[in-house]
Amino acid sequence: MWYTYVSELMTPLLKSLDFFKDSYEIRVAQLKEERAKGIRVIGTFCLYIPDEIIFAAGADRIVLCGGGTETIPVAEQSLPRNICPLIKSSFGAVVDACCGGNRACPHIPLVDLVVAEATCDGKKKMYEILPEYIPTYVIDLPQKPGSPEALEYFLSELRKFAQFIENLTGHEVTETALRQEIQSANDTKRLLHRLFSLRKRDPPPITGSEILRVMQKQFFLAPAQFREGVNRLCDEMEQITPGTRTGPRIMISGCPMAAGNTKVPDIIEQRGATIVVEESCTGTRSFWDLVDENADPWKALAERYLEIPCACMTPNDQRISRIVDLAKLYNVDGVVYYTLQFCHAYNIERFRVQKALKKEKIPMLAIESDYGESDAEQIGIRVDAFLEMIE
Ligand code: BJ8
Repeated sequence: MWYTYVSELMTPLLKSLDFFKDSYEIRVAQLKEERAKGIRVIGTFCLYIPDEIIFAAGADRIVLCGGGTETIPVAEQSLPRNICPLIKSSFGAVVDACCGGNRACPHIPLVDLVVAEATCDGKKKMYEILPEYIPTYVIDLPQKPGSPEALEYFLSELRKFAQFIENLTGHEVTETALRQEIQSANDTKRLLHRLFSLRKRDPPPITGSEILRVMQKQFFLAPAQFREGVNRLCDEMEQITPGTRTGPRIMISGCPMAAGNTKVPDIIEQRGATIVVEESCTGTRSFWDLVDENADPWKALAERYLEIPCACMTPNDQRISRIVDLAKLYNVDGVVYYTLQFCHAYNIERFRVQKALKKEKIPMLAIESDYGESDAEQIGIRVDAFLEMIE
């Protein structure tokens, strides 16, 4: 009964999704124009980099995380093969672009520099090589965000970063500008809460594969442009009359899925389930917590960013409880725990997640994969067995 194509049966044609396809070219033109005018464009690789500071300094930003296989061979000329594909794909894109290759992500020539972060070992060490190709600034992060010294330390890192970017752009990061950008980023977060709330419906008016593609755009489009698209999408979804349930409700939890990587959600939904929520940086982690608009903006920013439940942090209790809470809130039948190959942080944290879900009697399937297609068939078979089990 579950094995019907959910996207064909449950999702009416959401015309507003076209907005996101059309907006890509507009955004590329905008970034080129900005650069021609001398506006700095920053490339980032992680949720821990506060956009609010970048925008308040009069710069723009796009996220450069690689989700495709094309640039991995270039990366493997310098990096070990046995590291996560997101790191290899991202690094390969920069190297290829800077060495005149033609497999590169077209976004690299749009940025002036990279602002990186000290998260997992693979990324940290990759960032040490990156300056050979593109100017790179690294923000340090306390690894124990709950420790008493963590906030002060991160705050000092953010202030140092603000000084750096002020020197780059020639614009002071004033408190007024920072407050404005905090409000703008919160507006985006509130809107994404509205979008994700609509997925609590049974059946939800949109598939998880479609949502992922929208969420990936969050990291490329300008904030106002992205909000316009999400608003239209929510308006359209609210008009849809609920249909009949056709498959199990699934939550995906784990590593981010950068643009170009939609393999596992596509497989899950092609097998008849519907993904109703994602606990990941391309899902709830990017918008769940807001910055306090009534507090000191610097402190509020630092506090909110330290709350990001990334597996690179220790201990990461808030992620474990968040997963259980989301599973209940979205009434899921099962969780697919997704890790990118060689991502030790998320792979090891799986043990604690599985234990917590088991306690709540929520079934979990662990899938570890890379960006290639060679395991697609095998993943499909395991997903089939999981869906049959939770039926
Ligand atoms: S806040 S998840 S975006 S670090 S998948 S590169 S962790 S080996 S991407 Fe991430 Fe920031 Fe955390 Fe989110 Fe390393 Fe793991 Fe690869 Fe990862």
